[in-house]
Amino acid sequence: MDFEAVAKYSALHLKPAGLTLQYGTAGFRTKAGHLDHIMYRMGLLAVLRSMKTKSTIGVMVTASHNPEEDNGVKLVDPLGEMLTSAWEEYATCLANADEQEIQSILTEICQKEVVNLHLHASVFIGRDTRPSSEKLSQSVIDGVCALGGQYHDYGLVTTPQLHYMVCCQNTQEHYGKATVEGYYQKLSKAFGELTKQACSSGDGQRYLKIDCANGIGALKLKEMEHYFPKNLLIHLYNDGTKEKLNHLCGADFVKVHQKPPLGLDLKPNERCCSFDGDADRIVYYYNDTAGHFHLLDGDKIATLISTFIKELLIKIGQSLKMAVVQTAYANGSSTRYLEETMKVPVHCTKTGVKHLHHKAQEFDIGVYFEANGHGTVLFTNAAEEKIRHMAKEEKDNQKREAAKRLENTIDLINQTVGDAISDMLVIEAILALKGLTVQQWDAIYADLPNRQLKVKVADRRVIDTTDAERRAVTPSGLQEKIDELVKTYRLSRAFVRPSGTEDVVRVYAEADTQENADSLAYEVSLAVY
Ligand code: NG1
Ligand code: ZN
Repeated sequence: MDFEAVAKYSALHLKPAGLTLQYGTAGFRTKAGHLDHIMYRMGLLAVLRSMKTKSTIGVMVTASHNPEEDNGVKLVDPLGEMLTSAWEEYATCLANADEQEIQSILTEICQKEVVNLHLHASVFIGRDTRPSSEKLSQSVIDGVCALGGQYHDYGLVTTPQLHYMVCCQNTQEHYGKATVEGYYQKLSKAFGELTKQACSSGDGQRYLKIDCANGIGALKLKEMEHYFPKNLLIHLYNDGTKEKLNHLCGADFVKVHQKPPLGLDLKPNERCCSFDGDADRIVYYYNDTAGHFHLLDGDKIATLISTFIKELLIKIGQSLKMAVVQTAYANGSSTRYLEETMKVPVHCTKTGVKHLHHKAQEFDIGVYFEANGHGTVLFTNAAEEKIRHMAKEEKDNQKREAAKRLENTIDLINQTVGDAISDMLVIEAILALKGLTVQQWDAIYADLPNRQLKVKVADRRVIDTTDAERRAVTPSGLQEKIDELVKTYRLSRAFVRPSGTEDVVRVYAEADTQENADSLAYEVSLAVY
């Protein structure tokens, strides 16, 4: 193939001198002003990936919970999953290449991966509400066009909506219709079916306050609202009309600071939740009558959902194997509760949803959540078929009803990736069906007090970890110091790891009291210097 157009367009998307970036946990992320050439080159790469997989590939322009001035990009593989790791390396290589190297790198990728450049290529593009996103997504389009690919620009969509579109397109719409309306229809139908059964057991209207992080979630919930059944009333806060994206609000802020977002007035015992900037994470919370803040994070969500599914599995009497996948950030109490009380196997992987997602695929039903509220549930095709068959054909009424609930749960869940809208509907449906208040849900187990800190160091890569990031192997002596510190507290645990999305080292500690968790985290952060 002649790369003439590639060179012509490249000249319009020049790389700033001396800039190197890496395709990290969540693609590329940095200040928006440094990303134009990256977007263009990811457009090129998406075309090659599409030719290689003979499928539609997604490109999402977003920096999720990061500040409004940042931006980022990630590629979405054919079934809506994150880009496979070999191609992450190509992405990094292409991103850091000098102008005149681009063509030879493209040729090298094509040779290595045996890409036939005469094949048709199709790319779906989406973006969040950042002021820089529109222009950056145009640069992606330039990249796609330079290699003669076709594209569909979905414009403003949540990250999980783009993943959903890609999956629908590549499954010949078996997964759903590849439009935002298709997404709303699929989810609202499943939610209506599930909660219909709750209404008949006497539950009334549900009222939920949502902090939209001043992001895309607000726009999409407004579009979706009229699809909802009348039994769910949502009130949107931080809808982006007044304040800045993710500023003192959103799921990440609430989780890390363990306090309510600005702009949402929290009345005692009211059930509230926060989305993050691209609506793939969700956390719940409430203030009790004494004014204490209670956070229900990804671990509480995983517990609620896996308990619900396990109860239904027992009812249908099928031996489907379910497991929960967490990361080192999971609260120790959640792991203990799941393993010891619920008798659900728990697995720990490295941070980053692709690791959790892959692990979860090993089970008939894999529930995975990061503590920060990013997660979903995966069902194997065989498990799904078994459940759908029982929902239709099973003679035993009770078993059939349980199978129907599971079937509606499958349809309500976005299996491609964590999805704040879908997770919220799953949670609301479960609470309604089980007749649980947010306080009762919270009381299932008590979180161990914990603290997360960030430490700025000269080079965060000097820290290397093992055992799903729970132990540091380098620099030498660091782990021994952490072990010593941990021993001086009760019910304690601590670890450090370099962030994959920010230039910091993250410190996590938990202990018997908040004071102790705080001081353990602080002492560990001193050991990192
Ligand atoms: P890093 O920066 O690698 O800790 C953060 C989150 C991840 C994941 C990614 C992508 C924590 C502690 N880390 O990664 O869980 O969500 O961002 O958004 O929350
Ligand atoms: Zn996000």
